Amino acid sequence: MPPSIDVPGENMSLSKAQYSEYVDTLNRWAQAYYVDDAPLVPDSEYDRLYREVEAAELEHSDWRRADSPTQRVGGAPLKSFAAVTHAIPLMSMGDIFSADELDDFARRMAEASGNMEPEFCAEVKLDGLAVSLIYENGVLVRAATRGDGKVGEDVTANVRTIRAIPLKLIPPKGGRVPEYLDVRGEVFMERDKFNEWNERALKHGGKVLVNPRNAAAGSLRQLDPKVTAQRKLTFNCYYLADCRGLELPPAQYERLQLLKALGLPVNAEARVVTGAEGLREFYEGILQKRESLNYDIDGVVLKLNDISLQERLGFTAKVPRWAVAYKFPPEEVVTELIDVEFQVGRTGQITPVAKLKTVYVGGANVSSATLHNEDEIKRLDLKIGDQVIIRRAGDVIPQVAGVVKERRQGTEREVVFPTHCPACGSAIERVAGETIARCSGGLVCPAQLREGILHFVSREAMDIEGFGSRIVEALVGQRKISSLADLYLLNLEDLALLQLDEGSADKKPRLLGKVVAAKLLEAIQKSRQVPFNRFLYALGIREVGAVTAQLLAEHYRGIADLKAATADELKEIPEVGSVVAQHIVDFFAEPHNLEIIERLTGSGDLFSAGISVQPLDRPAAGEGTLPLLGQSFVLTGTLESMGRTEAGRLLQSLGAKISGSVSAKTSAVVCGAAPGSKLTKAQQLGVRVIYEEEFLALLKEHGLNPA
Ligand code: D41
Repeated sequence: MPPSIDVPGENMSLSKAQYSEYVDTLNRWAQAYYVDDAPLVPDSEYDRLYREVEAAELEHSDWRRADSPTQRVGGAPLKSFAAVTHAIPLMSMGDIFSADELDDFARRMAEASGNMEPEFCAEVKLDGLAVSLIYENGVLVRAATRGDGKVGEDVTANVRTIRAIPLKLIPPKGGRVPEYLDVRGEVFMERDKFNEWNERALKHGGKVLVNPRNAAAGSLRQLDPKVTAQRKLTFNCYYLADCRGLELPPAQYERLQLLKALGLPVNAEARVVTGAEGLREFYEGILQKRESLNYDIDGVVLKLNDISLQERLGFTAKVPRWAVAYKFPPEEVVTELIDVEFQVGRTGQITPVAKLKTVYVGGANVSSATLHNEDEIKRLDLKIGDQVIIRRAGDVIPQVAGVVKERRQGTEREVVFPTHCPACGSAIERVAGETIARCSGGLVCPAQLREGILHFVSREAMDIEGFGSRIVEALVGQRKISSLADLYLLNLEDLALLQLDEGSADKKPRLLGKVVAAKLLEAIQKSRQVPFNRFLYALGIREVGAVTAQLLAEHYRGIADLKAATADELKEIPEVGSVVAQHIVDFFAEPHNLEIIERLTGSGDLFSAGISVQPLDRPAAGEGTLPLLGQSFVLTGTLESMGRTEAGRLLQSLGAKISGSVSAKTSAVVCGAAPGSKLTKAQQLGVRVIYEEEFLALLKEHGLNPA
């Protein structure tokens, strides 16, 4: 139960004692929120009490307490920041980048401590701005940026606006606040706050922030604290540099807990680990967790836990000997754009692909990146030979994030978007209003045929095992296949003699061979019995994915039925919109497609494949129809158990529709860590919010058990 507090009505004034009690309550709530990560009341309740306190102070300015939350923003904008000399410098740290360097560090620490398995305090490396906070007798008196480590800037007025930073410390149990405290930590902006800010800036105008780190740095260096206050920064501390009048525990981790007890927020990921093994596990664990955190980190910080050992090891000229920053592989790097190639998809869509000088980014070697479409090339103002910024975060496909224009030499070449298909030479068409360009070659285009076959044989379609892209490429290239139906006319000899490479003057081409050929034939044979939904999906009708195919197969008994349906009839099926309906009608209006279906399903003559399409007697999900049919879901934040795409796919397989934005019609919002403004919107509209545990339970209830 949230502690309840009576708030007088609009026109009732507070007594001085009540005023003071309210200030204490607000500070307690803020501490629960920021330090304990356990909010006691909704934001609206905090705001209500805050307004009462504000009103009381307006009426009785002499009551105003220095630690009142209203006193965080005060005073006029500064002319400039005063310089502050740090009594104890803010050291930087040595960086390491590899498992070998980690072992070196662990070995050095083991030797220095005379203990093979010393304890470490392992922390995340927050990507923000380092500051020093000085508390005198528990009151925040000064905050300064790191600067060059010796001299920084006085940002006290701005730091006071950060609600995670207490203006007054709490006495620890049975003790008093220290007479003097110099604590070091990182000011940063959480991802959800960053996203909310930018969404608002895009909608209502305002400064769009580049990334959370720049946002934090820029916000802290505003001369007007009112601007800083709007940016919703937060803070975690990671080092106790100096303390007087308080007994200190002898280890880094325990000191962090002491700081927490004093009301200062400490990052929740800090752990005590032992030995090289413990350090490695911590690093791997945080790397895994990285995307799901609500803030940016660029590595982990590893500190010998024992303070007396730290003191014995001391510092080099620049850095402590007892700590290192183990940095993650960069997610953004610069490399050269060697060329742009144009790939042709199954429906003829032309996708430009950047060919790059190979670089290591986000933990993998990358030599190509998607450019999506022609507009993207224009937007980036991309030229061949450019130095480009490649971004690869998590397991997302690499993207070209930008061009380093300052490095242009003048020798870069324009990217020319082809007018004719690189695979078949047919004209490339661009429908007005669509961003996607398409090859008009249709079935004569070998690239479309190749992609069409790869789709046809894929697991959710005909599920013909063994047909990888190399084999399909060879079948099309060597003209063994010129339509989907030809797949079923292949014989052992055709396949066994398939050339897998070109060969050369002194080397014979490599052939597929009889063993593999026989396996492929068996897989083809097995696919001759296929449920209607999979056959439908395999045909590759535009925008008919596996889920839509399933829905259609539940409504129509077979191809003949579906072929006879009008666009209006199709649209009556929930989840089938007018675009999809029209694609289906167009598909069946094309004589060539009918001919292929005829050949695939016929069995009368030598050229027929003899596929037997099985009508669905009962839908896959069991009871009548898909359980989430007609419901619309929105996903926000990062789920621990799976990616958002996977979550969406699972919901879709239950019949749900996935939407990008929340409206009153949304059935539910699935919410992971670091949710965006969609969560706020859902709460405003009273839309049901499902958190991860409940989401997994929902999937389970419907027979889905994600690994
Ligand atoms: O999270 C961080 N960015 C972080 C920075 C951290 N967790 N610990 C740190 N520890 C230190 C020492 C070991 C010198 C007390 C640091 C930093 N320094 C630091 N941040 C910026 C410069 C140095």
